[in-house]
Amino acid sequence: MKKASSEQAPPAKKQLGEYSGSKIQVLEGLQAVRKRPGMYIGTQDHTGLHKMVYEVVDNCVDEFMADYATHFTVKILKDNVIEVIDDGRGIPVDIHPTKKVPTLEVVMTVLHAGGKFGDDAYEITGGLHGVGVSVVNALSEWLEAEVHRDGAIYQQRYKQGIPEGPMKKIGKTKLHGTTVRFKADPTIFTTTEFKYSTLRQHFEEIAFLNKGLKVYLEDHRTKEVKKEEFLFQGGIQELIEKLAEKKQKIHKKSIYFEGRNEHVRAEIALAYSDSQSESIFTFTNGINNNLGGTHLEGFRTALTRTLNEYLKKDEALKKKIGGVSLSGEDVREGLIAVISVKLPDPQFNSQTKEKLVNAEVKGLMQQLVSEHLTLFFEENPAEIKPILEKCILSSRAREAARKAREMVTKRKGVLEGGGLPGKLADCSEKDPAICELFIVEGDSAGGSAKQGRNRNFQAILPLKGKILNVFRVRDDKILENEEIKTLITAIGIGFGNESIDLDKLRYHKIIIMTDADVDGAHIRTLILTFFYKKLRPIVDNGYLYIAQPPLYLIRNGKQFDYAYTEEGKDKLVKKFNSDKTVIQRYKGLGEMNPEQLWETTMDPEKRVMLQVNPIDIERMQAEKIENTFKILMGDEVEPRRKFIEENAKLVANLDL
Ligand code: 0RA
Repeated sequence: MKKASSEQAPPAKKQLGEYSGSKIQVLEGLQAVRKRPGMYIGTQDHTGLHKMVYEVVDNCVDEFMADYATHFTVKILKDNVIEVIDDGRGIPVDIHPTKKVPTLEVVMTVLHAGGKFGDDAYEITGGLHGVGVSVVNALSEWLEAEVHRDGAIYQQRYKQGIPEGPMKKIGKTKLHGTTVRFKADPTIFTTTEFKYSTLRQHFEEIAFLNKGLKVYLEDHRTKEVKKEEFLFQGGIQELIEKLAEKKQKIHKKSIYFEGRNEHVRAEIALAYSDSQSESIFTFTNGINNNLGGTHLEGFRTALTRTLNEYLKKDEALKKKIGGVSLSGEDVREGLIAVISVKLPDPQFNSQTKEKLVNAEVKGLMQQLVSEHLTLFFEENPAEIKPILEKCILSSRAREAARKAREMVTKRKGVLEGGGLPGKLADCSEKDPAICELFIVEGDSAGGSAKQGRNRNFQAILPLKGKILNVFRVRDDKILENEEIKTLITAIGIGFGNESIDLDKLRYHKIIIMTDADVDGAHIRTLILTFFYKKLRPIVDNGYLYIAQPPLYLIRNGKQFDYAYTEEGKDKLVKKFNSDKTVIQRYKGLGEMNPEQLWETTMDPEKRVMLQVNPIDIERMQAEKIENTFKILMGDEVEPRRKFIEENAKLVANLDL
């Protein structure tokens, strides 16, 4: 029976009313999807639900990219029914050569049949998405497909992915295109309520990334129908203008170019603002790659190189910068850029598609950016001057920071061993391999830690409140900060990634110990950012840890135990099984006495610690960047910014 599913499946017997199609593979594929919907689409929050729409829309975008469709419309109808209409070719309706039923039915019911059936999979216009409308179908209470093609209108309806009957011809038409209407299955999704703002943002992004594509969005759930249209003839160049609106551009024209080879299409838009920060957004086939990848690398290399070539030609500017050349960091300040590549076989570092890894993209990007940027500056000489001047300023500021660093590092005893900071309660042991440094939030917790520790090998450094956020701050400013100076002195290896001497490291375990609340999470994020940016070798070599203090003390008479998670708490409560059980929530380390702190968090025999992994921090920062994109794009600016500030998301990442 199983094998029959592939080739010439005999029509199954009438299990589903009158209709008999190729039900065997249909049911097998469907069951896989319905059994583990999370494998295909998340179902526990809004993201998965909205992905149902994006999945259908991806096909419309493919039709646009292949030059068949000009627009698509998404309607949110009453009861959260979604309707997606496009004017593409229409899903083929002829009998499928191997499955022996209309191709429409195959596309809608067979897993992974979304691939367009030609053998031109490597032609870029052959469709980049299409993982499968069949997944959407399987996860819908019902779905209706209507195809306008070859002069006729065809229709088929499905329930939970299973055809209700054969495809029918229901009329004539001169048009072409596909309409898909569906109701997400409430037995699968925890919510089936679509958020207008989420869809809106996604479609606006799609419109920016596909210049000339018209996208209509309508919400029919309210009395007054809400309608919006997105069309950007300038594509990502318009996106750059929008991103630059909130900042001050330092030159007139934003820069845009595109190019392609056999496999890859690339579009790049950039501008410089007077800000110190950099905003670069990279996309592969319309997917935002938070961690960049080969497209970004190629772009950066070429940008630095091209600007340096221009600098070389200008005697006056060359003098200004003192003969040195611009570094990658110098050309990043104030840069706003959007990079969008489209290729048929994108490879990512992970399932979450954060980083593009196709090596061939780097070369293309480098070549494309060098060539077009040079050309652009030749044709627009007025644009390059302010950009170069800005980069030179950055370079000089960085040089000043380097000098400050040198000064501070040279002064014996300030950042090196000589005199240790007064706040540090050092350990007596000197062998770094067994020494531990606890960085503790606040003096009161610091006090408990000092009393509770094993002073042989455990040192305590209490920090006052929130340390400086070093994310976009120059070294000279960083070195004015007392808390940070104390930290650097205690650790002993110097400061700034280039001038670090890891042999001088005084502790092989550096443990961040903060309260289990929002403030604690924020402080931890700030400390992590500092290590990641300025003492990176400590992170890369696995010397950095995060302490895990308990969240609860559960007590019943003389019996007591600690819980480190919510589940742990529930388990203990069950175990004690008494109505006299008392649950104490620890909000801060200060609520524990020294013995408790030792026993739960510091004792190497019992404690649980998380070793910090550079990827976690990279992801944490990337998330901030992704959120910035949302902030810049979205309409709910304030709440988002607040959310990000208050919820150091890292906790979630590290706790995985
Ligand atoms: C399979 C093959 C082809 C197009 C499509 C599916 C298609 C799917 C959807 C879903 C929504 N709109 C869509 N438009 C097209 C290729 C068609 C051909 O080769 O003629």
